[in-house]
Amino acid sequence: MKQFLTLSDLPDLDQAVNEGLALKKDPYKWEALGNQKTLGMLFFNPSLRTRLSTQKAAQQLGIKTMIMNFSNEAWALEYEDGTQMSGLRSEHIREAAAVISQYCDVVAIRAFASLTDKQKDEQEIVLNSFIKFATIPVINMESATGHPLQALADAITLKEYQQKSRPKIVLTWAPHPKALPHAVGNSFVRMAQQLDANFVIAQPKGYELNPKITKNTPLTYNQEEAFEGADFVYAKNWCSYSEYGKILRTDDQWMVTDEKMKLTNNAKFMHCLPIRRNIVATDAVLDSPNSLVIEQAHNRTFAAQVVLKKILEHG
Ligand code: SN0
Repeated sequence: MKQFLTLSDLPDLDQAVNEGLALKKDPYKWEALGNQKTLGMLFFNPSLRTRLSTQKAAQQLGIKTMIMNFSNEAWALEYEDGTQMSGLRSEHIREAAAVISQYCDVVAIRAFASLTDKQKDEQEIVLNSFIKFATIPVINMESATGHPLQALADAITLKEYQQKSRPKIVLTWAPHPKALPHAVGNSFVRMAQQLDANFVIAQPKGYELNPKITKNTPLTYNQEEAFEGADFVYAKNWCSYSEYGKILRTDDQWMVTDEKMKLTNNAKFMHCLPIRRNIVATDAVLDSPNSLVIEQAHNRTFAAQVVLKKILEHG
């Protein structure tokens, strides 16, 4: 694998999931693979799990890491070509990406959606500019439109906890006080579409994800109907896609509660974290033994390890 921008860069999802599970059993087996290799990790947005799990994954593969926070430490980058740089942006991506390529063997980047300009967000300007001007492989640590490391970790978690063939998996929109990106939802959809599962997306009117991504996955506007018989409930907020960046409702009707979880087939509860307690889901749901949120975070390490291993093996 020469880069990891979306899930489709994985040659085979099921194989990657199995490799993640094998690494979980024997995390240091490939410690010699990353000898004398350096991973640069660039953050344009906050992170807890992504930063620590990717760093842990690198350590387990013998890779050294260098981390830079672009929101306050680095020079502000210019991405436009041919501009006269008289404003606040001190360094052009052409130099920045080429320079980082001198110090690192792989670069991983987090750059969220602006949620103000759909077209620009969908162009993935930060990620694609690094791909264009860096001479080393690029890994997506959540871009404007996708979070494939999270989706791979979620696929590993689903496989670990699946108790029957063709489980029912529900991705449900949930409330949030802030306008959040579609990235996690998009990548979860792309992943779940590849599973042998009864996969349904529940969201209120106006919150449908990009139809180019949801394709023919069943959508419902009735959350309780979706929960009936569910084996997994994956909650996530995202802002409106059609009215791009907007929050269309502020009520708590779509919060995941114990009462709603009782409609399910004793479903496991999933969320990528961070989660706003008693907004997205109640304390009771999060503190229930059916909650997998900590195990999902644990599996982020092995998802990142699979990706780093495949990139290093490509050479
Ligand atoms: C991010 C998102 O894409 O939804 C990262 C999730 C992995 N989440 C947030 O920005 C939550 C911020 C908040 O204030 O709750």
